Amino acid sequence: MSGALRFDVVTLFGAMFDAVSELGVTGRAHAQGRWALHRWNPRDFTVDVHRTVDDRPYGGGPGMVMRVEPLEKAVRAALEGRAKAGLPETEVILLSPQGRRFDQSIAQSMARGSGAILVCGRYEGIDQRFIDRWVTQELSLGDFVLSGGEIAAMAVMDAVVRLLPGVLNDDESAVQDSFNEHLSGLLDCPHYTRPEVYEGEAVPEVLLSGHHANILRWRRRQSLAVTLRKRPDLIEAARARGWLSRDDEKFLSDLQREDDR
Ligand code: 9WO
Repeated sequence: MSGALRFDVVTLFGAMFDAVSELGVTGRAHAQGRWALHRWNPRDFTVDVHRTVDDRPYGGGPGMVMRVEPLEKAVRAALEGRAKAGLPETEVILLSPQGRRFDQSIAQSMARGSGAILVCGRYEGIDQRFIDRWVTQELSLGDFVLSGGEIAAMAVMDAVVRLLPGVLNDDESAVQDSFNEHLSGLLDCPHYTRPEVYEGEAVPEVLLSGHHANILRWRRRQSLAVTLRKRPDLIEAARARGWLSRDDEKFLSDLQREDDR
């Protein structure tokens, strides 16, 4: 099927990916055939009796390094599998703290493509020659160290799959356009559900009013206020893109003036 999304993941711990292929929104979409997952274990491409995928670092130091050969064979198998399925050439993405920071716009562009080969490292690192020869892109979730790339790869897959047409149902899809359209790159407004009063704390009255225009305006202003306080950089970015209305700017300058007093 053309236009289909397929992820090929190179990992020593394929079972971890049951979380995205079997559970929740991504699991449902996988069962519906909206995306496919293929797992390639470097250990299956070893030839020695011990099925060795790691070895000691040249130059000494603690820990082990992933060997080039099993990784390279796994990537070749993934590339071949994709070619046989009629998919175009793909990026080979390494999840690593040295990568470009992953964000919603990368997720959106990946959702328009045919997927990728995601390489998950383990141990203290990967032989640089594998990275130089095969990796076309490095992606990072942020400045922290994990014990392996798998959880980062799952985060990328989750962010991409939920953007596919028809993956979110009507109730859920409001959440989807909120990131760009309604919210213009701002943080989300607070949410409430029953009970109306919890241990003396009431739900904001406007949300019970049934006045749709007032509710929308309240949510917009909550978003603006929370974003100005927690992530002023996002206000600046939205302003630069022309996403803030005159009403928004008026509200923000009133907030600023309140703060200055
Ligand atoms: C680990 C590391 C530690 C300090 C400075 C640089 C570093 N790079 C790596 C690294 O690439 N490690 C490999 C993949 C092998 C060990 C586990 N790996 C990993 C990936 N740890 N953390 C990530 C990761 C991936 C995406 N976003 C954040 C962290």
